[in-house]
Amino acid sequence: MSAASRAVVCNASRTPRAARKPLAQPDAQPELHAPDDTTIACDIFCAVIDNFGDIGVCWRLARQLAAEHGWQVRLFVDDLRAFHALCPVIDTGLARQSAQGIVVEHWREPTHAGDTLEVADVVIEAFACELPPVYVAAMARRARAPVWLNLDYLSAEDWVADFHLRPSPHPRYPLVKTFFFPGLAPGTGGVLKEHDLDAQRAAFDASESVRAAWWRDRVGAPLPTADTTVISLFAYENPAVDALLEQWRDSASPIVLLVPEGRISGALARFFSLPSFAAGTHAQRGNLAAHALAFTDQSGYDRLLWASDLNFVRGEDSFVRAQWAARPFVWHIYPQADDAHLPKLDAALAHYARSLPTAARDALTRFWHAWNGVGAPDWATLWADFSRHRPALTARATQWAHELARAGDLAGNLARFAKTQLK
Ligand code: TRH
Repeated sequence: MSAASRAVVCNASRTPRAARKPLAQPDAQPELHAPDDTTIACDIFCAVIDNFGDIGVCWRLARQLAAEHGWQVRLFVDDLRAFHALCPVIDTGLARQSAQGIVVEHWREPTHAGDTLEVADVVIEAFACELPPVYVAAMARRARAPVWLNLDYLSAEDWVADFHLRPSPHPRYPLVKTFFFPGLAPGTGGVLKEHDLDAQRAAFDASESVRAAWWRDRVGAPLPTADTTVISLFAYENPAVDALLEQWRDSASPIVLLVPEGRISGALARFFSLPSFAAGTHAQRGNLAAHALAFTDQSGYDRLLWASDLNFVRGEDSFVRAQWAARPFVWHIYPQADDAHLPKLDAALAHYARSLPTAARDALTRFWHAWNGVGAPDWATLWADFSRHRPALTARATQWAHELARAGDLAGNLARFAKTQLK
């Protein structure tokens, strides 16, 4: 290969975003840059279907690729309001802005590809969102085709390892899209985990003054006594919640419930006979004290998980964070048509619960099933069984966090794969 053509390849595959020339006209040729310039540019496209999981995962991935791998990341998001909820510095009125070193583009319509058309070295379409056709055409014109990844939804099912990193050639262009599957087992893409997450959690756990300050500032309450069970509740609407709240009200020891404002808040308001359960609301019935919390940024949500003894989580990203929090948790899986989510729930249980003693595994399985609407549950028995096995569940949560780490951090796995393709 001649020096000149090497330079073209280098430019096409690894150039700093700031230095890359916009491909303003469809046929414009990429400009040459110094061949030793190896910063990887990455575009992530995120269409928000609903809730916060799509942007939650993309934002976390974007920050990790930038902070831990030095990539220059641009994030296209079609719903800045959802983004603003978990990253309050996002200005919902701006077409383009920068946050924590990431360029954020408001993806205004499916055909929009930024005010200037630039193609990155690595292009990630999140959750099968469709890339703008003009962008795909520009990818095909690039001197060196970008690494094109479809980041799929997380599933713990066995087939995931077989399909992870399967290539799919484009029917018309000389482009290949690779399917990147998150998963809970080695051989999959793993799940996102920041390199300093464990250290941050350990520091939070170790410092009573830090935790007391968190309770004061976030909850408006003192650090709970040792005999209190602290529960965080992040869930979709759930008809089971009333029966569970009754168990907690009647509990022999104190229960403190922390509820981020959201889809379950209406049920809390009804239970406490309040007009609403908006952030800042405090309520007590029997041995249950409940506090409504404002939706916070993602690191604030991690601290909520760490401050709790038991976490109710939902969707995808909070499900992962609960596992890294190394506390027992209950998963409200994202419901799908025809109960397609139930095999996914059981696949996760098969990993998470596999080494629990039989009675504890059964108690956990019954509880997760009931919380996801399976069967006609007797909540008094379910909660009593779950509580009895909490020591085993707590030990397993710590052990599982180590096992999960064997799958590797998703951002690291993705960056490594992309680099092998860019060589
Ligand atoms: O919000 P979710 O239910 O998201 C989803 C969506 O339905 C999505 O379409 C689907 O793809 C996915 O589930 C499977 O749950 P999830 O995934 O846990 O996302 C919530 C995000 O919000 C997560 O990143 C944590 C964050 N969060 C905060 O940042 N602050 C908070 O106070 C809370 C409660 C959550």
